[in-house]
Amino acid sequence: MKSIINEFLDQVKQRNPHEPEFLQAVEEVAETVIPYIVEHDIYYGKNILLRMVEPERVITFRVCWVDDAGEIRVNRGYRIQMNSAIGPYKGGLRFHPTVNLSILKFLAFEQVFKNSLTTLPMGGGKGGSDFDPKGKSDNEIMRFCHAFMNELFRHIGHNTDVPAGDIGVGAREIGFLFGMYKKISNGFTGVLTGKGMSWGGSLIRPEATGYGAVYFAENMLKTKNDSFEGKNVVISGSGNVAQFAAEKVLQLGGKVLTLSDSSGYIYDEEGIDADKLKFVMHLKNEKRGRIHEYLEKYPNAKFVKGKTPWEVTCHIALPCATQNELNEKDAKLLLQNGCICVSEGANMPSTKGAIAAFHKAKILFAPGKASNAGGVATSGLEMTQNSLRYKWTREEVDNKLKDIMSNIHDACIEYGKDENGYIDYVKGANIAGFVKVADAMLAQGIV
Ligand code: NDP
Ligand code: 2IT
Repeated sequence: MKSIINEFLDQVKQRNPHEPEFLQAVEEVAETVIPYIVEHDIYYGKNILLRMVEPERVITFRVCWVDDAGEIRVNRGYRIQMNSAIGPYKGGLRFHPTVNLSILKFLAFEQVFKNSLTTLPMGGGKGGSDFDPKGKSDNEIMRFCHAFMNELFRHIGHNTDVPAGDIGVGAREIGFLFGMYKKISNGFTGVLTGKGMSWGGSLIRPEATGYGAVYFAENMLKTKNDSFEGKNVVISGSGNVAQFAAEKVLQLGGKVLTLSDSSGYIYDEEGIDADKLKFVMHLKNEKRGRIHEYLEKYPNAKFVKGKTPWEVTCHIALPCATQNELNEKDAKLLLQNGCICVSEGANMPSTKGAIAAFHKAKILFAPGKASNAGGVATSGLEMTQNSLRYKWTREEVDNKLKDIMSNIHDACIEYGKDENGYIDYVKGANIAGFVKVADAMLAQGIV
């Protein structure tokens, strides 16, 4: 088996050199899915995974815009249309200076499996730009978003490809992107998700990724007759996903000890309660400040510069910032300090070594493609509401989100439970996600 997997990975490496994040994502899937393919005649010998690692289409384009000082700026825009076997391409846009082809291909590849797991009809895609929104004025953000959409519009559509937010792309950016799309297409369609509540957005979409990651952890804890009640929880990030993960943890009786950004983490021993979280939301979303400013209001907390929060003793860890933010050393420290559950809110935050350590210790570990699927699932619900020209209540959407997370959890058990009863959620999510897409691809022939 090892040699079949290595032969496959060598081929992918040769075709995609200098794309470490993409290769990391493919390797994790190949190691769990290839043994399944070999055991199942309907998939074997059809190069099905080789077809899945090749994007259906990769678009790169120039984005020129003028900053407030009158200087002409040039950025690069991307859209990876990875797989459309089960529905229109669907996935977020990331605006961050580190964005490159490798990162977007890993995200698009993960998205294919994640979207399949939601049970909704969505293919996988991802896009973005190396544009850095930090320190830009609202007018600069608007000009950039308009320039970006001025090219992207010809490649997307509500039945073709439906982008949404990701790092650096929130409600403000989606508004500007939607405005330009609507103007040049002369039509009001559900071409983007994460829209504002008065113009086609879904209730609960802003909360959905963070809430979903916590619902997933709740499902995992239930398998051990356990819950969030009284648990110490360490969260990384302080953006959209981290904020609403924290909110849900508090509602379920847990104590949130940390939040972070790329400069470091804050540790509040007394717990970041609902009032303190409200302050963080205002600081990050309205003031667009930095997490260390928390100390100006709550001086009893500590700011640990340049470090990640995994050194803080906790029962549950929720990585909600970015890829590869939790390495093997961090994982071992978490385990040594008694951590029993890790649910990924971010995409691929744990390195390969970290995942191996969690599996070896047999703790509850959920990969992002399962545990953060609540965001895109609720995007799918936004698309449904747009098609119906109707709006569900907060409660209706939240109940559907809970059901979807619980169904993903069941699917992971179906494909990931071993003979000793341990649930390998990585294996479960990869195989369950694969089966639906592979079946659709086989039914549609070689296209
Ligand atoms: P935001 O832009 O709202 O927040 C990102 C947070 O992560 C910020 O606190 C940011 O800090 C931190 N961060 C970003 N890059 C780095 C880095 N290189 N090192 C350390 N910290 C970093 O993004 P989201 O909350 O939307 O996304 C967070 C993660 O969740 C991403 O992995 C994303 O792909 C994933 N995700 C998001 C979904 C969504 O619906 N939004 C859905 C599913 C997954 P700083 O301000 O210093 O950059
Ligand atoms: O990684 C992700 O799932 C997202 N950024 C959300 C994608 C979406 O289409 O809502």
